[in-house]
Amino acid sequence: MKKFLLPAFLMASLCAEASSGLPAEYRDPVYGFEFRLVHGPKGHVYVGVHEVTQGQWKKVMGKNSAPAMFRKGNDYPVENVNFADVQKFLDKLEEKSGAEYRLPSAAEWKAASGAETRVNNENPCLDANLYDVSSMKINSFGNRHYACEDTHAYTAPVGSFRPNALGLHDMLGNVAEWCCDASDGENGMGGSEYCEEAARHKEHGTAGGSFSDGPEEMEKTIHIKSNDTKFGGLGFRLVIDAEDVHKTD
Ligand SMILES: [Ca+2]
Ligand SMILES: [Ca+2]
Repeated sequence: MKKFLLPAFLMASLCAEASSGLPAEYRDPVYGFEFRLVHGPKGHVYVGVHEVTQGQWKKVMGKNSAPAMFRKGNDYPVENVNFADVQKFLDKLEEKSGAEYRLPSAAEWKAASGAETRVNNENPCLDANLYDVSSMKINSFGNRHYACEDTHAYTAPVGSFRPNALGLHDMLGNVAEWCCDASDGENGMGGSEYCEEAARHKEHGTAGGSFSDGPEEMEKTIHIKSNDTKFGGLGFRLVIDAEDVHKTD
């Protein structure tokens, strides 16, 4: 009998679903943001399938409001946002949707990334928009580049690269992603209360690297930055506690 193999991300989602009894996928009823169920360090969370896009930012914050340095279109990630900008977006989103979206803790981000917190295959350009040959030809970021071609000198439309084992795109590269805390993700912390407390701090983690990061920067998954930091390679991804999703049903 012929056997059919399920894609790795579907297997991982089905496992998380089976162990929790929660649906493997969630879609925001107002804005259509897509999420996948992840077993986080402090309970199940739904993690955004994509980095938040310029189109999504505009839907929430209003026309012409996307603060992106690269204004390329609605499918590109929003970037050039500091920590306070993201908090304003989250406040407005909660006001409009009634749902308590937030940033992931570094530990939750690592859980969503699975084993793939580092670029480790022979051709990293298949999996992520990083500082590659095409980027190096146009820019000199002053760091070492990957000796492969991912065809994107700057940001790429979200989902241009294949997803990780949990079905999440661009966890590595494209834009680095703000975390709700300033830990290295090894503390096993997460959840709404922890993130609310951590939001008061003056520094926060950025995870996964960006199009301007080469092999040396990608050695480290989380980089701690001042809240004022903003540049064209820094965006974010949404998370919501699974119990909060069911509260809003
Ligand atoms: Ca690139
Ligand atoms: Ca990313």
